Amino acid sequence: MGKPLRIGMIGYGFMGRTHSNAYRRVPNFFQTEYTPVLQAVCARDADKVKAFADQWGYASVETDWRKLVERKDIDAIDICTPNNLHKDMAIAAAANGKMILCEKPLAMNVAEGEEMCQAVEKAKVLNTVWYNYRRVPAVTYAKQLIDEGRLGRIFHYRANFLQDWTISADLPQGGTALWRLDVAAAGSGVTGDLLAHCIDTAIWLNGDISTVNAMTETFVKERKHTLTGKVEKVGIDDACTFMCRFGNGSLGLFESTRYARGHKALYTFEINGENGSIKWDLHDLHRLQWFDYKDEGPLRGWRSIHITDGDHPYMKQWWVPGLQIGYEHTFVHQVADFLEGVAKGESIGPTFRDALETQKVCDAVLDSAKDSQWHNV
Ligand code: SOE
Repeated sequence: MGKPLRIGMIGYGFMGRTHSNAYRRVPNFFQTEYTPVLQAVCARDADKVKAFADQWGYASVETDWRKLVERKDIDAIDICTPNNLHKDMAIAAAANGKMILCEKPLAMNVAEGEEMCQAVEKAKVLNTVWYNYRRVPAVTYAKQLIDEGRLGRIFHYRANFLQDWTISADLPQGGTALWRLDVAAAGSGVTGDLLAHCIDTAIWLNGDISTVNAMTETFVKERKHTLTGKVEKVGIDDACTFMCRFGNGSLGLFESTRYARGHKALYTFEINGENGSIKWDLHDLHRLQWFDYKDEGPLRGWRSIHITDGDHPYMKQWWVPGLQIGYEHTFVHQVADFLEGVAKGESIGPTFRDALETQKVCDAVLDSAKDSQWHNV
């Protein structure tokens, strides 16, 4: 066991589980100087948070996040709450000298995100945002291929994130389970929740996005609010499509919706370059599709590479070649990288500043959807 890195986690929903699992798995598979210690978990409901702590092995619980961020026996604060709480928690954690791992999207909007960046930079605390899909080995490998220049000049970037879980008009908005449908808690709908993932990956792989033109739609305009019991206007975007220009001259096309019947979490991207193309699909996450223009003759075609060999990113830590890993491992990889960063005293990407770039694109997309004009990022 390495040196302890004592984690204080706020929130225990879906992301609380993915992160807790990652903290527990890392020392079994990665040799890092620091080892996560599940020191405390915090949520408002004392019984539920205690049950969560028992299930996952947290040593203590808090019901007030302000107390948690002030505790002297915590090194890093992990924020897994609805988006409207990120800013205050992150700023308070930074003021108390804590490292911060924050769920995506960074903030409700750019103004909040900027304040958060300033807070972590002023306090000089290590920080990262959980855009986990960067650490799917096939996606990390795509980054390597692009950085090696194998695609050459890039012409097109296309990404989709499709789901279908909000089609029923009877689904309420708000409350613990459905805060993603409540604009006051989420800030936006699919743009901040799903397209933010696609934008983070796109900026990482293909560089800055300079201008955007978007359209959004809210298909179900009113839903009962779980907290007030009243039927209220829905303020989130149910679907969003945008086109954009990247700084490198390539063109982008992005689509996200929660109304694509039959699709549960279909995140796909395709990149077309001068010398080759890459395709990836979250439903088949261990495969990278690769077309190489150098493959001339009748055997030319798309290769489907099974990203499970020891020389593929992260894979030598896991099983033997050919045996695949899945969704939860992306979080394990982010924790492992974060711990390496701690040993070096460096933040790993995406940092708050990196995530602010994604936030800027999200805000420009939402602004463009309002006035149907091109917006600079
Ligand atoms: C929404 O359904 C959601 O859980 C997002 O909030 C996650 O970020 C995404 O990875 C999967 O879908």
